[in-house]
Amino acid sequence: MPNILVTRSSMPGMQEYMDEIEELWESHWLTNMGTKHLKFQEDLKKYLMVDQVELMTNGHMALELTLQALNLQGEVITTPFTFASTTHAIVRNGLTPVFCDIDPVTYTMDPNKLEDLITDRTSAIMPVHVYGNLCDVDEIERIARKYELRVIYDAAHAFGETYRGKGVGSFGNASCFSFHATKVFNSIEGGAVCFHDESLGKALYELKNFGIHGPEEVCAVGANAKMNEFCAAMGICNLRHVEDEISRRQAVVQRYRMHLEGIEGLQLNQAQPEVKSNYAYFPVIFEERIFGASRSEVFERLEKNGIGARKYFYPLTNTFSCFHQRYDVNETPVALHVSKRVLTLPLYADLCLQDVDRICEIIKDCKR
Ligand code: T4K
Repeated sequence: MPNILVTRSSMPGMQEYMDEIEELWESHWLTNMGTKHLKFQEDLKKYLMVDQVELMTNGHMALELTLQALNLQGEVITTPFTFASTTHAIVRNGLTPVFCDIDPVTYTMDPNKLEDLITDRTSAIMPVHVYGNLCDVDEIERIARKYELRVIYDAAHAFGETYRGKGVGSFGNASCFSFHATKVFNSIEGGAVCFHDESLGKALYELKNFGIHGPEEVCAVGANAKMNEFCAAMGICNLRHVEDEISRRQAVVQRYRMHLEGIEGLQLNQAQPEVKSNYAYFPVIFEERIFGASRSEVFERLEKNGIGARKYFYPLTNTFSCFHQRYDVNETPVALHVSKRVLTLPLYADLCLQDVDRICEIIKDCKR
């Protein structure tokens, strides 16, 4: 039986992609904001229901350059329950991450714990819509307004979602998406920043192209984060199919729920009111005291059966050895609790429901 991994990249039909890239053999224009780049940007603006989009090479550069473009100083309040990228983007900008604990149900930043962390050095908040679970945007933005802080959402997991009918990328000063191969929507590698303010757009456009302002002027120490034409073409194709992909993901999630809902000791991800979900991940919390088996035992049993669940997000970023114990993990006890118990189960549009049945049988078999 073939292995089942935590996810599998969505791809358009090969001919569809070949048709999309054919003209590149005529133009020989392969990168530096070509026609595919422009079209993909416009397609995304409509699909994501946002004012402005700036494409990037990946989600990480979207985060890193947004922080740079906003010219932030001092401390940025964020969450440790995320991929390395979020914290790294802060640190690589010479900013200090301050870790806020998470909500035990949505796993996103707990706004009740946010205000206590604000100091006169705080310049921004960087929450994460982790697993596609929407942060409490209303409360976060109320607090940000009160203290005049910028809000940059890490929306790497939230592609295509809406809250009260508004595109998720329209919240805060900016939202950064990832279009990595492992995401609900991919452009092979890729990312984008969504925002309202045109001057932020100008800064991002220059920063992703070395800070070049004109033929004879370089006005900022930028990077190279330009999306190439082949990635943009993949994005254009995948965008045509993303709604269908999301509904097939929904069917997989429903099947998981049918099997796992109500089992004592398991906490499943909750649907959120007024949110149109993209079904990005299927995290399960294993409470060993009640379920009888630990997360690691389940992980190993699945692995023995050729099933690659993942411990997203363990370890917490505030425990990474590269930070030399600079941060106190005990300040984020809920995040610590969750990260020690969570497993994200395989989830992708092509995952067949019989495989979901088999995965759930293995999990149920672990119960003692
Ligand atoms: N913020 C957050 C909250 C994020 O989660 C991420 C990325 C970012 C920011 C940064 O965005 P990017 O700069 O990456 O655009 C993966 C991804 O590489 C990473 O994009 C993602 N988060 C993270 C959660 O997961 P790994 O190291 O776990 O990936 P890997 O190579 O083990 O792949 C996982 C599974 O995906 C494989 O078992 C099979 C499948 N796969 C993988 C690749 C590379 C495919 O089907 N096709 C592929 O091409 O990090």
